[in-house]
Amino acid sequence: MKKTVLLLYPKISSGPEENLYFPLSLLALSGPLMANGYKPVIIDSRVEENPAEKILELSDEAICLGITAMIGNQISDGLSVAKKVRGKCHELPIVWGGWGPTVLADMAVQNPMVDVVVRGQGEITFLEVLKHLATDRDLSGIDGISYRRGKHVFKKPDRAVADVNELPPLPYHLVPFDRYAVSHRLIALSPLHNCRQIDYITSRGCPFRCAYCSDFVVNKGKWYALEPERVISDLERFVAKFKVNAVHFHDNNFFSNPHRIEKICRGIIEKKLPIIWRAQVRADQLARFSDDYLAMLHQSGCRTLVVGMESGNPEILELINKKTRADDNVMSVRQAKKYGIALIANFMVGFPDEPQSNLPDTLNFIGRLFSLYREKFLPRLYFFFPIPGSPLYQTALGCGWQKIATFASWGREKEMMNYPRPWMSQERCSLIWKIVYAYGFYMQLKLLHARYGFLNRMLASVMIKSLCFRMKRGFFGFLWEIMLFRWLKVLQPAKATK
Ligand code: B12
Ligand code: SF4
Repeated sequence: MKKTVLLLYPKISSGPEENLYFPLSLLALSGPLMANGYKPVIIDSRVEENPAEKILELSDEAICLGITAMIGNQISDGLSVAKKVRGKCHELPIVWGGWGPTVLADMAVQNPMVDVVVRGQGEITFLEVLKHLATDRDLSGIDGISYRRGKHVFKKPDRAVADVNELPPLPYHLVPFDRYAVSHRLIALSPLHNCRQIDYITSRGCPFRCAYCSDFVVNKGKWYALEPERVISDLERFVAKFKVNAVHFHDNNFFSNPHRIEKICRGIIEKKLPIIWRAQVRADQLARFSDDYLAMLHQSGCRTLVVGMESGNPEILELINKKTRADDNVMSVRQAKKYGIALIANFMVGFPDEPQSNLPDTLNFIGRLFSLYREKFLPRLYFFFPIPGSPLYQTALGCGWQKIATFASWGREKEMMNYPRPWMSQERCSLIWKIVYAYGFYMQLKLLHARYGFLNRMLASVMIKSLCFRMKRGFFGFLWEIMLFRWLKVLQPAKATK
């Protein structure tokens, strides 16, 4: 019987990939596959020159091709590889999973390049799918999937989430470790310039329900985590086997249980693991950490925290159901500063029905926070885009948003960027994009500041002030800031972008 399972990680960006993260979703699937006698082969489009060719070479021995995708370019790239494969090898079933296909499952199964969608957590469901694809091809008894048979589409009930502690550790050795371990700019502004870094996830899901987020569709409001002992033993293994000295935790809600994190940190300290790390935290949590707790985080290697601040306006925080206060955001910055922890703060603008003043208010708020912690405060600005299954998707439809009707269209990033938002004018849209770009570039400047450090900092702070001033006055002509950003980008030494 065939045992090979081909797994494709499509390209995240249509341009050059900035950071090469480990393909965690495929590694997570691969552990249980190996434990059950299958042979997973990960083909990463970001690393492999011709992924379709590689897949075709191995297709005779394979049960299926599995493709992971987030909304955006991964859908596009995944579909294009799938087309090339299907053109030459019609028999190979194509199974999709991940955040994109999960929230777009009904649409995805209409696409001829999608035979099955595994919705939500994939490990156990995929094993069942493989068992049946390799034998009777009858998928009708499997929960958690959507699939197509001829012209008919079937949607099976959701599956209960499995305990992550029962799942085997991620088999990082399946990918060329050294290629992925070098994205050291992610531990932002850390004293270690040459981190050997691993991506890792210790919990899945989230108990909150921010109105713009699709987590609820995927994890049903649950949060489930690895026991601290398991995390510590994984970290020990990473240090001993892969010689890593930096860990990027990708949990949506790393600090949901602060006692669990305390045990993990104490373990790192006791075992003297020589690592620094980065994770996400909510503003309301960070704002309330005691000094002892913060000191312990720092001692265990915490050097960067990421906070979804989104806004400084209470009305907007209410609209997006963030369950944090503007004061929490301010306090978070002060807390991070106490221990010199870099703080990446995400903000979002362009919500349906947001008051016109939200954009200038947000920029002013960022300016205020920025002045509290100039050295290591890194604001990132995002332009809201409605994601199916999130409450604000319904609001957007109510405001006249035209549904994106096909799975393939959800992959066309450029079209999506310019997709009309009926709640604002085209001019405002393009202005927001420019400002988003400016902030993105500011972030790069900050991270790349080694050579032009002082100059960058000075210019960036002038530019942010200038942008705030524009917003206040409603004057958007001649955006010299963007030109200067572009010019500065030219100045950056290519080597420093890692
Ligand atoms: C790391 C990360 C990134 C990295 C890339 C990761 C990488 N490996 O290269 C970067 C920074 C590039 C990124 C970009 C973006 N991201 Co992101 N990202 C994440 C993050 C933090 C971790 C993903 C991860 O590895 N999880 C761990 C693995 C084990 O879980 P998993 O991916 O869910 O996989 C499981 C199942 O989904 C399923 N599964 C997955 N794939 C497959 C495939 C098959 C065949 C099967 C059977 C099953 C299956 O089984 C797996 C095991 O259970 C998640 C949040 C999170 N904590 O999950 C957000 C998240 C996935 N990202 C999100 C978003 C919005 C984005 C962006 C659109 C942000 C932006 N505005 O630019 C872009 C998309 C870029 C693009 N064009 O595709 C959203 C998802 C939205 C959506 N519905 O698609 C998330 C959930 C964050 C959030 N809370 O909103 N992201
Ligand atoms: S944005 Fe973060 S905190 Fe809010 S629901 Fe999504 S994962 Fe949870």
